[in-house]
Amino acid sequence: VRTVVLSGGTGSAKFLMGLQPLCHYTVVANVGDNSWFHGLYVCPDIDTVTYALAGELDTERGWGVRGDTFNALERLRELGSRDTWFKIGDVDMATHVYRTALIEDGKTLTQATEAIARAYGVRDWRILPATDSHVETRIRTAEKGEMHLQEFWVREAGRLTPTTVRYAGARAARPTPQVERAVASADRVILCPANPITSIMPTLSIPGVREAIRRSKARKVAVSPMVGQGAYSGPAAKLMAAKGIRPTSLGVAELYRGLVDALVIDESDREMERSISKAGMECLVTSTLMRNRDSQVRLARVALEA
Ligand code: FO1
Repeated sequence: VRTVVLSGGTGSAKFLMGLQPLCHYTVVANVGDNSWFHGLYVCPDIDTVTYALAGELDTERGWGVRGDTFNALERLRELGSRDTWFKIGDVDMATHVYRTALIEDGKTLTQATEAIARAYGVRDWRILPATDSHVETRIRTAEKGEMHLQEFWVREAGRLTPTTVRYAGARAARPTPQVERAVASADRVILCPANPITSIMPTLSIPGVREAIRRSKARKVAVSPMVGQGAYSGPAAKLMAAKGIRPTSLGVAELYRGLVDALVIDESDREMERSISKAGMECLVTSTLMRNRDSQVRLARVALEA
């Protein structure tokens, strides 16, 4: 079974770690949170997935390398940098230095990602950026105007009121040939339990991706990240509301309507089962909590067998 998984960062990493003992797979990683810091190209979701599959992710925080230190960042702050609100660790920084150098050398983001994954010993799981173009998720806020997702989420601690979300650069971007081939030959496409607005929609808004998934003969299954009126973590509910989508699993179903065959939802949202079925997809009810390795594997198995 050839499995392709659309991912974001933190929440997706837990799910991907659960899927790891079950099968080899290709990850199509979100690029919408990519940004430049200190002259370096930083790809948080790609790196979170890479560190997770390499067993080096700081699973407490959900990002960065376990045991990392922040000496370079502290020195950057002393030098006068204003960008030290984004906590890049010393080991993590090496990834960004190497990736930026590869890209400046003419390599694509796909090639740079592959080189870093290989160096981290990730061989049986392929990590593909959704596109080699720069796409960025931009949030308009009532208080401070438009900003990059990282500024909204990290610098402003997600406290501002989002009014709209857009994916700058998406319209001109194209999925890579590697992504097109992986989706076309997949038997199963899984959408991770990730923030639909910041993790999945940046990928789906690249012209050709939705169509490629729809055309693929694969069985398509999404796992909802929502529980009740919110998500386990992150700004999903606020941003879904800003997009005019109800911040529940039913809202996720409406967003993925026509794209997936089945949606896995949490058992506490059982009452949404019928409305979700009416949205034109099968609805599977289970515990979607990923508290430890066992529950991660269990949820991954549900998605793999749905
Ligand atoms: N998230 C934070 O909440 N604070 C940080 O300082 C931070 C730094 C950071 C550095 C590298 C990296 O790969 C991820 C980092 N994240 C940080 C996570 C990131 O902001 C988001 O959670 C993802 O982009 C959303 O998927």
